[in-house]
Amino acid sequence: MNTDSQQKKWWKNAVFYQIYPRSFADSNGDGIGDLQGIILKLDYLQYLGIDAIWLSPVCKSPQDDNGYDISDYQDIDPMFGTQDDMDMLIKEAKKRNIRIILDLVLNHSSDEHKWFLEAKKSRENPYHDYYIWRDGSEDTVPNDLKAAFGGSAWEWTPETQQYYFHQFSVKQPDLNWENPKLRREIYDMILWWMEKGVGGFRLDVIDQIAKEPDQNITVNGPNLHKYLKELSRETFQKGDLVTVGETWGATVELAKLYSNPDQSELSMIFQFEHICLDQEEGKEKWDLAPLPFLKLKQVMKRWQQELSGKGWNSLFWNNHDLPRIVSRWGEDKDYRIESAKMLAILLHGMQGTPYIYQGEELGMTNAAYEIEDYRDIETKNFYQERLKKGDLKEEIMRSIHAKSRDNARTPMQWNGKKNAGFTEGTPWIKVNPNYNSIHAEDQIKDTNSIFHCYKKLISFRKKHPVFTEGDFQLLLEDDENIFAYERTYKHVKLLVICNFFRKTINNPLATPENTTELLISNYPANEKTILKPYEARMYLIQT
Ligand code: TEU
Ligand code: CA
Repeated sequence: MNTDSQQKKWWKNAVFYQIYPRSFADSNGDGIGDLQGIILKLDYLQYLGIDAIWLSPVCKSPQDDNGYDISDYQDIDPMFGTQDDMDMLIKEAKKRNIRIILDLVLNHSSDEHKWFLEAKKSRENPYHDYYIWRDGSEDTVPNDLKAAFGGSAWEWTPETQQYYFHQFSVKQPDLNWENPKLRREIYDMILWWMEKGVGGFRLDVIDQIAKEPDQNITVNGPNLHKYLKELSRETFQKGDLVTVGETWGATVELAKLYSNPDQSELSMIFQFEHICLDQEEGKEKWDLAPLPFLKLKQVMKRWQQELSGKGWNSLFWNNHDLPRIVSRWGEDKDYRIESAKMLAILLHGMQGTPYIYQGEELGMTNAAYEIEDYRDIETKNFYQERLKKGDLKEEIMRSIHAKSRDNARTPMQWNGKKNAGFTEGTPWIKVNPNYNSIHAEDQIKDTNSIFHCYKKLISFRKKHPVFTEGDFQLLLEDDENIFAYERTYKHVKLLVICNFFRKTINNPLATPENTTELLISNYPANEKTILKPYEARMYLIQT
């Protein structure tokens, strides 16, 4: 594919919106969001202006990890609706020029998937090789690889007298990509979804599929890119799809392979280097550390500059695994509105495909619950593990309040009525008590709201090619407070100036008088030489 047609890829100036279905909108009062609930909110999303919805998994699942443990890839979980509801969602979204991007979990299945139920029956079973087994005895695990949600990555199976490998929970056995029969089944399943008219796929932990557990390799295994090329050739390349790989282990160099403009693997990646900076080095996300601001600037700059023209990145602060950005790197009390807008303006001026996670467009915040009110398997296991280790309960809860995945999973705040308008019944997880003052209904009416800030940012990306095409220069690299950059494309310059912190500071950056348009800012009036707390400005300059 030549560079020209590559430039015209629809997803390059698109904005994606992630829905976590169980927390978005409940249509039938059982307390769990569902597909019909999403359909009811499509007008809201169209008004916001997004182009595609990344839908977290809705396939059949025992819900050990909220749907990331799939027991049937070609069926919808009754909790979310039916296959007809899914067809309707695809159709209704299409009417509004919105594509549905499904979340494909291909690294592992549920232990209740029929493949695994068969596989564990005996070593001779035709499905046995769909998973990863090692001999051993009940009291000696093959090696000390750990699972992401705690404990060993190996689980003993009495039936086969073997261990199976799982990188996540025991109910998420890893699939064996070395087996061509397994790969073929996966491709057929994907082709089936493509025929249903989905717009693309998000590929869950795709950089972990080529594991070599005997060599302690879990991520970026030696066969990874071979598998990805085959996957893409057999499926995605047969349609006009967008694909985004979740890659925790990506470097810029690897990203160039994944998202090579020749499209031999994926369209873009979702990498986490920037979002992992506020933790103690070499430790877990729970081990909190202040954000190293200068490093954040360098990381963003490197991805912006080095991937430009050679690959494609996602732009995000949030997803269903991450705490709310306004509570994390903004300020969610006195300057909630200002700091939420600053973070939006900062990110949405960059190159890449922006992802908005449900509620981010409202400045939804973290929630601080008692341990009983958490639902996430990772959070619950972490609590028990650290308690056993002897850590103080207060310390553990501090980490949970800051980093639990449930911060992102509290129900979407639609209005100020009961349960924030999310459900008529009892929500599966508590609504954030601040829903009275933070909700969509208010913000749609108020053109100064965070919602309208996002809406404007989305519209700029459609209107000004500099957002998609411009090169990137970081300004004031060593400034301890200001994150500023400019992007240039032909005769247009985009200038973004953000005060990342709470104190008022001097603004050393001048803008030319006549040719400058202030596209957006988060204060009603801007004083030239001063930046107020969390002040952000985005200028368009004709040069
Ligand atoms: O996440 C991948 C992953 O590595 C996470 O477990 C991550 O370490 C953790 O969420 C950080 O808090 C994907 C999905 O996004 C996540 O929801 C799933 O639980 C996981 O894969 C397993 O499918
Ligand atoms: Ca429901």
